[in-house]
Amino acid sequence: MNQDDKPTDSARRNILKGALGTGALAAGAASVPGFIFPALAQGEQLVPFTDVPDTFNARPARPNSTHWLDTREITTHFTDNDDFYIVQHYGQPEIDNETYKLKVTGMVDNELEFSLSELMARDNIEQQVGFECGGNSRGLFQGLIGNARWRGVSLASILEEAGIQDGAKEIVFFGSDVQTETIRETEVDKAFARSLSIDDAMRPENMLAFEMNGEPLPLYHGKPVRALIPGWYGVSNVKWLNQIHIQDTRYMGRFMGRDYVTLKKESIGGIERWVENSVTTINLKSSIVRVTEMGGQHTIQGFVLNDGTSIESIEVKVDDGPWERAEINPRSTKYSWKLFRYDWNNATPGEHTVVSRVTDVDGNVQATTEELPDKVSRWENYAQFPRTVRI
Ligand SMILES: Nc1nc2c(c(=O)[nH]1)N[C@H]1C(S)=C(S)[C@@H](COP(=O)(O)O)O[C@H]1N2
Ligand SMILES: [Mo]
Repeated sequence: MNQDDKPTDSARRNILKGALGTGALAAGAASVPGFIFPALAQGEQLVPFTDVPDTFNARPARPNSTHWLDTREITTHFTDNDDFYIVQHYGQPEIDNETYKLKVTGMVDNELEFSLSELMARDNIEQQVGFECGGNSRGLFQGLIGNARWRGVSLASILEEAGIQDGAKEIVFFGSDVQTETIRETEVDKAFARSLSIDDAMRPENMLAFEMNGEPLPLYHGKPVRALIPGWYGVSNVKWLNQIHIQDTRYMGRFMGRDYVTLKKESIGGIERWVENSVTTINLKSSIVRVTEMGGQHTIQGFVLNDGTSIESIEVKVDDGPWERAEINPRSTKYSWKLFRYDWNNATPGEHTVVSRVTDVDGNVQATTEELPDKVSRWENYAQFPRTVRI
């Protein structure tokens, strides 16, 4: 394993061991020596998908504004900071590192306040975390996605230092980005915010990150500090974090209760009901993102994301053929994305449908759209994603 890939920490090794020390892959997903996922080699070509609309070919604006990753260009395990997708709902607040303060308030024994240098001076942890926006979809060819190496401090250690009082229920994370929203005909200034239950917040892998791929957190990814909740959809990773508040009521707000809310049909104790849920952990998902050809040999590549449960297998199917096992990049860790490749031998000229499916060690298998419950909201798209290519 490359040194870069190991979650490292200084004093908190024991805490992290439980969460991160287990192998990212189950025994069945063999690690492949010499696994490569390179930029196009000499003589290698991208095989065009025939399912990509012209709008996707217009290059996304970047790096400083909302943009997605052109997933056909995923070649590296870590996404460059400038290529990593950006979603910002309320603009981009510029915060001065010198005057930055993070406040910890509410139902705690000690309210706390940290400057950036005080935060950075605490025990650091570093880990690989990949995530996608809860609104990522086939329409964007899954481009609201990225994988990076993050450094920061443990959230639990800060909450422990503050001392959460009995009766507290939720931890609310407020960003510095504020916008005037009209709610029931009243104009109110609202900060971007999300909350976690105490149990979810105390997971040892949660961190307050100030570094991304070895650089200070870029402005557009939340400078100087963001929350990072591994295994959860991107919306939980509150950028430009300036307050953590502990309270005994459920936090409500646009990004908990109105947006990033999935509406789907489910059996509730035997009764079929339409159910709404806030977007939380990343559903088990894989997608093919590129097909390449060199010297007549074709290769299919893609990614897996989930909540951190170990992966049993990733398989690829061509047309009506059998499911065949693909190889997972052995650099993958528990919360990184997992890139995979499959050698597509003897591909014949013409149009083909290719699709991937991932299975975790608990036996969950990525389903087809038809197998999933009826869903009318645009969040949480994790069905198998058939692609078409022409050889
Ligand atoms: N303060 C703040 N944090 C935020 C957001 C935001 O608009 N404001 N967007 C969220 C959403 S919806 C996503 S998907 C991720 C995107 O993180 P990125 O732009 O660094 O990729 O940030 C989350 N954190
Ligand atoms: Mo998002």
